[in-house]
Amino acid sequence: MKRVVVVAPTYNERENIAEFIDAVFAQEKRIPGWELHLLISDSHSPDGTGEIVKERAKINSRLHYLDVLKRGIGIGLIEGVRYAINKLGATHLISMDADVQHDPNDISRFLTELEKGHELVIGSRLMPNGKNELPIYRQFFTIGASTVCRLFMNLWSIREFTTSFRAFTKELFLRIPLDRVHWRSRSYVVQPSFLYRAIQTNPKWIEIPIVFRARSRGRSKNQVIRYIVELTLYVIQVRLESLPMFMKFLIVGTVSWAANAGSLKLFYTIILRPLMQQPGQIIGVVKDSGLFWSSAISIEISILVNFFFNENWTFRERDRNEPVWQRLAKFHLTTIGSPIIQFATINTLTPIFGIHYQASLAIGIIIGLLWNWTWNVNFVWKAKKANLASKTS
Ligand SMILES: Nc1nc2c(ncn2[C@@H]2O[C@H](COP(=O)(O)OP(=O)(O)OP(=O)(O)O)[C@@H](O)[C@H]2O)c(=O)[nH]1
Ligand SMILES: [Mg+2]
Repeated sequence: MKRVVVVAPTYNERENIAEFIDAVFAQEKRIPGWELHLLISDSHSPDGTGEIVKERAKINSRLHYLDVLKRGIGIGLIEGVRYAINKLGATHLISMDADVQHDPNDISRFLTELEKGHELVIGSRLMPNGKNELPIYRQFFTIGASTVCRLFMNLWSIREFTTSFRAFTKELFLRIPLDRVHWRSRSYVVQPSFLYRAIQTNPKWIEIPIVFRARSRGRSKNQVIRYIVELTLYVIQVRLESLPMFMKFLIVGTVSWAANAGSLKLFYTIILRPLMQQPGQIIGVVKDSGLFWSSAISIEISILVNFFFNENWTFRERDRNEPVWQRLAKFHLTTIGSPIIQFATINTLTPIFGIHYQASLAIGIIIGLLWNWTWNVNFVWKAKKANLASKTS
């Protein structure tokens, strides 16, 4: 028997919860072959939602209560699904709102799609037969948010990104990299971000129409402004993420160059030059000791900036088996070639040929860049073993 757990996040749903529980369990007779459980994943509602659920759970062994303690619909959803899988033995999951805006009568339609072999079933108000009964300004918001997602996530085949009513398999959930889903946020950005990450794992998915009723009781917790800001930041992050690796590497290189050039200016013209007036003090060949120290310090700063962004962005998908300090050590070891190239160019082109020190730096950086790329992809952030295997097989 397949066990489906309906996970419903709640915050202050005292007025809706009893009706919702009854409506969910009324589905049992309509879904032969499925063992239906309901998990209320509550953010410690002060209005007594939890007490109502716990009371009913005493006489219904398929009703469960989880207090996730912290606020946030994403926390309710993700902690709830984890609990359903680990503690309740869920093989399949349905997420939905507990304020009866999502119709429990639709549950059987979601399960039918799972039975057909879909790993992800997406409820949609924005397709034929789907309906959004919210006030018109909220409808605009739903359409706007989903359009932005389609555009930025490059997923035109999906129409609705912003509602929780979905069904999925345990296997799909376990494949999703949750550290890349913004589920700890207080806003509802979890809905589009969860969907995006789920789709990235290449599931067999389908979108089905749902009717979203207006809330009849209780209060909305949707904070529209916060949602807009977080969604905007998320889709920008998604766009930046999908740039080709070499493009990211070049952007990071440019940022490091700016850090290098900026600190060179800072140390050379503002701090060091006034302090070090006598030339040739450090090493005989070096005519300008202020420039010598400034370029050395600013190069180290740019190495650290470079490492930080490459580690967390450009090569994020690469092998992470070694501890970070080992990659940092390897990075220093190999990029040393690049600053040596830069150092040599600055201290030859500028003092000997009279080229402006920033121009000398730029020339050094271009040569150093190609050197770095080669070592980065082959030594510091190697491809994952699985990728290598699939490439060769
Ligand atoms: N666990 C948990 N659930 C939450 C939280 N905020 C909202 N929810 C639940 O998430 C679901 C959707 O929240 P709603 O406030 O209904 O959001 P909405 O449906 O977009 O807005 P309305 O149409 O005005 O109801 C409901 O079941 C809420 O109880 C939270 O902080 N924690
Ligand atoms: Mg609601």
